[in-house]
Amino acid sequence: MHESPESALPGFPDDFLFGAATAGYQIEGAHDEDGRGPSIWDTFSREPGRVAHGATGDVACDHYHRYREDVGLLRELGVDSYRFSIAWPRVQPAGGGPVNTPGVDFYDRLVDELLAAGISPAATLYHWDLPQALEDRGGWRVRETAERFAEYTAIMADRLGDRVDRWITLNEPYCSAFVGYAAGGHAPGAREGRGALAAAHHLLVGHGLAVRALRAAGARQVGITLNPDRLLPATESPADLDAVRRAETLHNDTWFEPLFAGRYPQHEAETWGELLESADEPYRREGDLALIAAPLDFVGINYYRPITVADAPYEDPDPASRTAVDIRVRETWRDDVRHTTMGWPVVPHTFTDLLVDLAKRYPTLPPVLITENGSAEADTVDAEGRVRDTDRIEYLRTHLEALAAAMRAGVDVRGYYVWSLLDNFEWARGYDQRFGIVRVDYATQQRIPKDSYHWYRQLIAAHRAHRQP
Ligand code: IFM
Repeated sequence: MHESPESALPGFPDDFLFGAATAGYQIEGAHDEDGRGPSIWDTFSREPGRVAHGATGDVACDHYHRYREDVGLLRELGVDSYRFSIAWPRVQPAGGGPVNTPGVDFYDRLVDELLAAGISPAATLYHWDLPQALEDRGGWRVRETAERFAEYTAIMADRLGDRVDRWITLNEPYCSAFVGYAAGGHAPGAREGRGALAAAHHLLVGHGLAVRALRAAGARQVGITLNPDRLLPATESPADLDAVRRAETLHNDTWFEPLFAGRYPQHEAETWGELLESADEPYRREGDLALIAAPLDFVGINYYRPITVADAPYEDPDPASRTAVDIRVRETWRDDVRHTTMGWPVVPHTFTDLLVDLAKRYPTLPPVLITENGSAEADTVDAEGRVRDTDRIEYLRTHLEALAAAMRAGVDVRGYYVWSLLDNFEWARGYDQRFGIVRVDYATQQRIPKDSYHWYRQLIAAHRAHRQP
């Protein structure tokens, strides 16, 4: 009945992990239950005009109450591992101080449910839902938030460290810093230059302190998830090539250089210009780089699409579209490829190119886990109640092939998590964008496994059959 993945099964090693991923605010709902405090996304989504159709994560997929059913879907799917995120405001409603036991208990139950289903838990500690109380004190602009983050990490490591196999400190700090504090498209919706650069640094310091706390607690495997972009020049003109270099600083080097080369980005002065030089109160301290660059057991990579960039001089006719860190770069549209409903171009070989390039540039890069990859599509339920999401299957198949190609080229990749198990709250795009391999009917909370779910299930089963002689 469903398309067989047999012919598409690329050669992954026997111990390769297949998984699925979600994040707390995007699926949990129960925004004010059991003592959970408000996060910056509760605040932001209530501000008019911030999120499509004024959507919020108040209910989302109601996973907080339906987690057993959702773990059941994971068990049926046959995944080795599940990546979820812990909502800091459930654990410490004000971002510091006493632990809210019912909030921690939820993750305790979730982890036990996963283990009972034979699924290895991978927990992300920060997937963008900062306690609002900490934002009120400066958020990631200030070092105190990094220190609080380490305390919260220690609480969770103490409580779940005996059962969680993989810890991810931060998810996509690029988005937290630059979409949250410079472009204003994510919570807290700030448009600041220096604030965003300070946030980027403090996120990395927070990561370093959290790694220290996890190691002290004897955590099993520790990593971070980044979303490096494959940046392509619109033309080969020197101006566009320079634009790529500036975009590399913003998207990639700001993160990879301190983490995996122990230095600040080579081109940061030309990229940030006055913003960097005008730093009146330095946020970088001696010892920070060593802290940030502490060895990791894996690096999580989220990858979706390439970005084609062109130079955008200051006299660009649309200054309103600029962010507060204006690096004079604009993204250009491609007519030669399909785009998902996010407007993202589908170019699978760029996934291979990105991974090969990263491995070459960073010889000390730890083993890679693909912690997210997937596509948002215009899914519909047909008369038979079936979601025939052939575009998503094609996206997943071609990206898994691209991943296998990177591995054949020598990149050490240990696992792959599809984004996402469920349709969910896609941040500023609200519920319009559907990334799930399971459809969620938000009116009834009914879960409908899509064709891609069945396809992935068969792929995993075929992999298992292949590895058991
Ligand atoms: O939904 C997000 C996720 O929270 C972080 N990575 C990208 C996904 C798709 O936009």
